[in-house]
Amino acid sequence: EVLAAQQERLVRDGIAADRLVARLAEHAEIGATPDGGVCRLALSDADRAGRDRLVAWMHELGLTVQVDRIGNVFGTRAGSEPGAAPVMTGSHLDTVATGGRYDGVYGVMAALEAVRRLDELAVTTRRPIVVAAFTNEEGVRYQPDMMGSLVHAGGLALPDALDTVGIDGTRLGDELVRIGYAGDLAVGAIRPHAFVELHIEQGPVLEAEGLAIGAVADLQGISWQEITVEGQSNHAGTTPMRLRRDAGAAAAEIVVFVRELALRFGEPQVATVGRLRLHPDLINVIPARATLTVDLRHTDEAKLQQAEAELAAFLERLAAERGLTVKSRRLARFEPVVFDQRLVRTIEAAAAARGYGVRRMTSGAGHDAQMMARIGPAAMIFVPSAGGLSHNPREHTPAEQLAQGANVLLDVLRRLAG
Ligand code: HGY
Ligand code: MN
Ligand code: MN
Ligand code: MN
Repeated sequence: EVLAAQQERLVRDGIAADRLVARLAEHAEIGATPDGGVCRLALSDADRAGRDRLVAWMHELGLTVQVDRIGNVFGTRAGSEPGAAPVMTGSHLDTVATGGRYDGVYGVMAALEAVRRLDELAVTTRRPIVVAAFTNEEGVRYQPDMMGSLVHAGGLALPDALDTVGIDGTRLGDELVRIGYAGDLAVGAIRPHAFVELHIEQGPVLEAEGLAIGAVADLQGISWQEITVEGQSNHAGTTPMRLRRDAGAAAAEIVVFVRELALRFGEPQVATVGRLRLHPDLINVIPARATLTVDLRHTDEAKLQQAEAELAAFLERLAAERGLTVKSRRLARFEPVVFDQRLVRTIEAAAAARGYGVRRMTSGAGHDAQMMARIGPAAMIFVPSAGGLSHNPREHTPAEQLAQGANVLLDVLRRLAG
């Protein structure tokens, strides 16, 4: 009944919104952009500053800080049974270039607040609790995304990750050394008993249904590829249409095909051409080359493969009909993931115990939890995103909802760490 009383008190004396919001606001100053957003590309100076701030806060909380060889940062709160596998929570600090103030960092800051609360309430857990911040979750500068957690889970060999060349031509391993986060902890060294990630939903569902918490049961598959179309540059004025090998026009047809494929497949199929560059990109020169990226996602692996196959067939036809060379390079490919159903139920129960509206749901976005699910039980807690907006400087979640998510995380950590 001691645990029950502690539980009761913990439920009552949860995490206050003000301190969580203050920590998030302070961290959002790092890499702040004029439009109110944040830009902390993986392994950039802003990422370093964001990591340094986290490490300082971890030390303030008395956590034992370790950095592994891909730069993942771990802060451990000791448990009464040191040899017990830890309960791990966390997310990422890197952002897309036009990022918001919550994607990733919210899960890490809430984890710090949960640790602080456990200390203030003098709660000792049997298992250690580890707060993690994974390297390069966004995959914007270096593909694939979720890279730090993928290496941790054994899905990508460390040398290959270190040799990754970014969209800016830099080598990931060099940047890791430059920012001082090429740690010495072996990758994958910390094998968690369970992993729970708190994250903003980045979509419209919870807000539309007026619910405070999402218990994420599964996560859709992701396919990223870069397509290069090679044609021939020529004079825009003198070249008759029938003689053109116009890489730009072909790229436009690919963009339309990809969108129509998603509409034809119907929800939850999504498809995005996020990057599109023409060369030489001049007003009176027929483009010789087009380079574009395609992001395809679906909850069903067979459907995702079908989408990839239909796109590949379209590219072949286009190349033949237009006299072009079309190549595709895979940048990332993750199958759909089903999270640990017991953990999902624990999240639902913790939310319900606080009287929060909660529902099971699928994550449209990729997350570190999907990689951690490869090596042990993993699940996620979502809070609503205002207007469903994310990967946008106007990303927002009201303080009350941030605190609700943090309190569910606190309760779940308490239950798992025993
Ligand atoms: O693209 C994604 O869903 C991940 O956040 N990088
Ligand atoms: Mn994220
Ligand atoms: Mn993101
Ligand atoms: Mn993500």
